Amino acid sequence: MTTTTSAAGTAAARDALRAQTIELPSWAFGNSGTRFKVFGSPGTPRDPFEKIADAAQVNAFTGIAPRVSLHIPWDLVDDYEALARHAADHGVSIGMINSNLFQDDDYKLGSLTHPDAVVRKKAVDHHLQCVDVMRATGSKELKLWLPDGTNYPGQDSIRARQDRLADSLAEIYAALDDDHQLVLEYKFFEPAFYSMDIPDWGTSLLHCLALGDRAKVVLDTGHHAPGTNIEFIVAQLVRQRRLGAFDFNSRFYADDDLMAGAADPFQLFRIMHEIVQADVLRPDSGVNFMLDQCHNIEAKIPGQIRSVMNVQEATAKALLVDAAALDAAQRAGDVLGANGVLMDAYNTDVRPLLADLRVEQGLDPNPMQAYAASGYAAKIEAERVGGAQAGWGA
Ligand code: LRH
Ligand code: MN
Ligand code: MN
Repeated sequence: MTTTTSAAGTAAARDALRAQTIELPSWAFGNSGTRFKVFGSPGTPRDPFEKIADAAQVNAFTGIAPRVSLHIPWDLVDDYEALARHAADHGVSIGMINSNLFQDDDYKLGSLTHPDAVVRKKAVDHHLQCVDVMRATGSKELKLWLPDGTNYPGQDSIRARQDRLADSLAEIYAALDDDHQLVLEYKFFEPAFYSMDIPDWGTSLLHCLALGDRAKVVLDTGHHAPGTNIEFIVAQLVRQRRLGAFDFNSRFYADDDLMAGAADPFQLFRIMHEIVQADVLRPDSGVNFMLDQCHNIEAKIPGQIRSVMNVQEATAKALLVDAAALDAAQRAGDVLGANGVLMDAYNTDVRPLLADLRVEQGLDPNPMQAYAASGYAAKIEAERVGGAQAGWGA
């Protein structure tokens, strides 16, 4: 059975695609690497202002990436209001503020869960600094990923660590303004290898439920055991209205942080199908669609452009699923028919549709080519000679 989307369905898909936004991580524009080597690259930003200028290029060519997420202290500046003005001058705004609990010697045995109250207070206080950055930049979301955990059975009490975590999170949540939201990310392993203190969506959700309505879960697509059905988790969190954000990236093995949609475009489509079905694609739905990637060997700006386009293509395919035909097949118990409806949408070439939408918005239909032809890469390579390049830890 082959189904085709009606003209009305295509019009609705176009409207939804016009409204879609994707948030970019500032750290994608700095140098990154593996534990073996960080490769420098010409033109890499030397400070947060240059990272934002580069992120603005991604928005200029795709038209759907209007926010940049900061990581503190990687994006430390003296004047955050000036950084927000700089973003506005470049046609973008500051998105989520990420705290960083993974690069300080004091956190060897944990941060928010550390056995020593002095270290826990230091970790809580770091979030108060992040809330100040939110106030100065107009950001509404504090994003927290906890690297805490243990490496050996018996190293610490699993239960006591959860209690300390709950107390620390409650202090942070209490420091938020009324229009702020806390989003809590989980990860099943790394940097701890025996037990992570927030290893899964269930643990994150339990802490969010204890905190209050303005606490939601972040789903990083690289943070699950191989074979995990991520779209199932999406469906569960959306049902509870607790899906706060995505960190999109691809993985083949672990937390690879490769370009979204590069390793498994079908998984990205299945995730976006859950999003579209639940009607939470809309920018006012409270779900922030963000990238969390590193470009270790490929050029960073086109790497982000490619990822944005991959998410957009997966979204377009999900929007083209013939919902009526799918519903009818599901109700009739037509296993192959229902699967066929989904596959028809997945196998549709949506690139002409997206190119058409870009032209309609005054953009070049081919963002990759247009960026390459723009001369921006040569310009920053010439301008940014000397000085420390920004990267992990800088
Ligand atoms: C942890 C993580 C988290 C961090 C980012 C740099 O693996 O996904 O979101 O903030 O990487
Ligand atoms: Mn992440
Ligand atoms: Mn990660």
